[in-house]
Amino acid sequence: MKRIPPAFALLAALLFSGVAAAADKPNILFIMSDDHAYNALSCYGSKINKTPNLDRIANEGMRFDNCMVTNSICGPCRAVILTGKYSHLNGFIDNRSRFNGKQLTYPKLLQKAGYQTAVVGKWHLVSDPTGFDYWEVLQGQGPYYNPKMLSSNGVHDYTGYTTDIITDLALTWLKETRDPNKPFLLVYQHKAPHRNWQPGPKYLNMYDGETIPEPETLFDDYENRASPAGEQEMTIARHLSPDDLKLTPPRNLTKEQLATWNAAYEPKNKEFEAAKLTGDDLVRWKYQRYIKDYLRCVASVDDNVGRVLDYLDESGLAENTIVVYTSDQSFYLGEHGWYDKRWMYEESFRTPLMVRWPKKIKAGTTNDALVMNLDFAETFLDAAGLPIPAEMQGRSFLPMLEGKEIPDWRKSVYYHYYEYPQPHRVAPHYGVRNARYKLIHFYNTDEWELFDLENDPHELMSVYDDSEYAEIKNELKAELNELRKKYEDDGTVVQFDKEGNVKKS
Ligand SMILES: [Ca+2]
Repeated sequence: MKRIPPAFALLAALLFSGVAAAADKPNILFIMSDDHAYNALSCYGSKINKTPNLDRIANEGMRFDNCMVTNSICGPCRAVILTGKYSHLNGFIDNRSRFNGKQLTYPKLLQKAGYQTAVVGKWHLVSDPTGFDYWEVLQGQGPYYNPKMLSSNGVHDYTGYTTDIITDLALTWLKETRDPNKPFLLVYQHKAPHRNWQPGPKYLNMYDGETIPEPETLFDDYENRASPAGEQEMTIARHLSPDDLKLTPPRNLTKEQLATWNAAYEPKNKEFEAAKLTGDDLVRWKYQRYIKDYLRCVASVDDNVGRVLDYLDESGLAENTIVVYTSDQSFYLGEHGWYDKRWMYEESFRTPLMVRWPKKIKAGTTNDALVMNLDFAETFLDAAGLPIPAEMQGRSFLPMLEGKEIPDWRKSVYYHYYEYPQPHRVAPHYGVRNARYKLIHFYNTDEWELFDLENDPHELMSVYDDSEYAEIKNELKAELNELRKKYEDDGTVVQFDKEGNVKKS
């Protein structure tokens, strides 16, 4: 037998013990909020609020300016991120779906490769989490105050503000529970700032006495577009409830919490009643009430993400931890007169994405490539040095994080939204967007829209019937057909049997 030189033996021992490999592999902290619009992040140029802690991720990392979702609604976005597949292939097409947890997901693959995996906070996929060593999640949407959280060892009751509690759980896992010798994936997901926008005790009076600027399209008349934009039920003017508007107090508060709440809202509500507003003035008041509560919820997310970033700094974990901040999708903050999401229009189609990884990403950089939530799983696997399964439909953008161009990157994005009619009556549609144009097909009524985003960034005038755009329209239709083929979307949705296997038709 040949003698192995000691240096080689040591190297081999290190490699095979997993210690060297583990030290090399980056940690992944995936932070996702729910319905956080890019227009409510100061690193994206918000005119209405400041998010100093979230901005740190962009300032110390990379901000993506064209990150698109495949289907702009909560549960479906979560399923796309986990599986790297479009809704019709992961089976979670709308919020009535149930996630098939037997599917291949990126946390399962990281777990198999030696990562410790955890998820805390919002889950919203009906079935229990799979692929996580530790999980403690809200039941369904979960409340803003005093949540019950579901874990592998039962339901735990908490008293306090949910955004703070989720962060406490994340920090406890990071500090006390995980094995410091293994790389980790922590999926840390906020419920905020989802409807019904209940601020935490600290921020009940934030923005009092201020007027938040209105978006240019608050009084959109929905002219010059197909019929669906005018037929939805998600307007600030007509579709917010007294509960949304805080004209009634929340029902599940402790006595003490309720007293604090009433001290903040009763004077504001008395002032509103005395003013007897009507017409546009009433819409303006509703917008102010809505947006202030929304931004108050965002302020708590910002504070809490700051606590976690501070811990990464103090513990020395920051250098080789990929910190991702995103939202399941973006949101209307009064644009087109709306709250909510769903549409392929920019405000809900693009989502915020900031990534910090001091070891690899140059601080303060931006990227305008068309990346998607479909690419997250592939990118995380790639960063961990793992192969990307052929069944995943997105593509790793890891080279972009390292400052490299990917020459054959996609030039267009395919979108498909399903949920109809309730809630909000947004007509199902699919479409394609490239760097300049967007073509949308509302297929229930066979109506089309075409937008020139350069000339019409607010998407107020469809040029679908404008002869000057005939050639572009035809090119986009051909592109749309190609993408539907590429992503295997023929209008059918995958069905699973009881064992979670794909049913063959
Ligand atoms: Ca959402």
